[in-house]
Amino acid sequence: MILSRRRLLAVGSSAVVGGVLGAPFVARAQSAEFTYKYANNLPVTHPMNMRAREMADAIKAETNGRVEINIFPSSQLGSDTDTLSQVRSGAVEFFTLSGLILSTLVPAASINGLGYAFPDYDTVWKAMDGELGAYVRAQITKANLVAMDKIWDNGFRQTTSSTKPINTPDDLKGFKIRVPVSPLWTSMYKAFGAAPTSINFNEVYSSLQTKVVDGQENPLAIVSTAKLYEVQTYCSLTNHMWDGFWFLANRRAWERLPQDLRTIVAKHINAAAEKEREDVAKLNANLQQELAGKGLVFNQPDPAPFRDKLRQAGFYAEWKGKYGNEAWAILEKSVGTLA
Ligand code: X2X
Repeated sequence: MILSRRRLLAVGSSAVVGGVLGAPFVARAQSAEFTYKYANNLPVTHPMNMRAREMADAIKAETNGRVEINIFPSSQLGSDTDTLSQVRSGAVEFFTLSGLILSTLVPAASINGLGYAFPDYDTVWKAMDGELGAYVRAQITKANLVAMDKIWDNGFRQTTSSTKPINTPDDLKGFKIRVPVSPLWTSMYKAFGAAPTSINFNEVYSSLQTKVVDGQENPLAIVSTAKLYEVQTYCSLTNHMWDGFWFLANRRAWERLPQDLRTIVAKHINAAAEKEREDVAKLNANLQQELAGKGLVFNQPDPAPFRDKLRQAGFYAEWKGKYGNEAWAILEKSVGTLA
């Protein structure tokens, strides 16, 4: 009698667990206190998205599920231009954007993209983790966005083409090249005498495929992960500029997080940036052979005549005037005399 009562109670209580207690447990696991969107323009296979996934998992674990970050790669929420508006309005909470494109809102943010400014990664990280990066982040703050401390790597940019290799500045004359939406990019290719067209990244593959443009320029990690080699024939290792992505947050969304959560989130975002930098540098150093195997024909032009051409065209003097003496002095402290 006693045993069967116990058995009944046991069955009864497990029914309660499954039916009543179980339901709120499931509901709580599904909805975090803060569910934020993070948008970017790169394929899921790019290290940015691989590290972002780890980062989102680490944030969820360390905040005990209170903060959930959903990643939207490949410009799923819109072009860079659209997504910049969304992170400003708060429709998107986080967005990684090239400083050069961000310069449509924060003019100083394109300064790292000046042609041939950086000789190597050591100089890049010293400047971007140091005074130059701090200067740019202060300007971003004034535009009412938050930039995390560590900029993510895009890389040194190379030039691809469906028509001819680029070996000297003369090869750029009249060359129909896609550039991202940014006054600095347009200005630089005009100084080379090329015919630049501003196109957001989500339309680059199709614009190359349909020959709206003959070429584009991007680091090898993007040429590879976005499969641009399928629609391009030549790859010229021009190394003409270094480009990185600021990890931006909508200010109100950022400040809605209690301080303890903000600290955890920032820690994991910045740690992911440092891992992504290592991944991208390795890829950019090792992809040439793999891409050559896929049919891209490589050449390695001498950078000196390209830099001379920009100097002669008054490109550096023009941009020194635009950025102002303070910013220019900070840049030259890291990279030496430019103009
Ligand atoms: O649009 C590009 O070319 C890219 C992906 O490199 C940037 O986001 C600047």
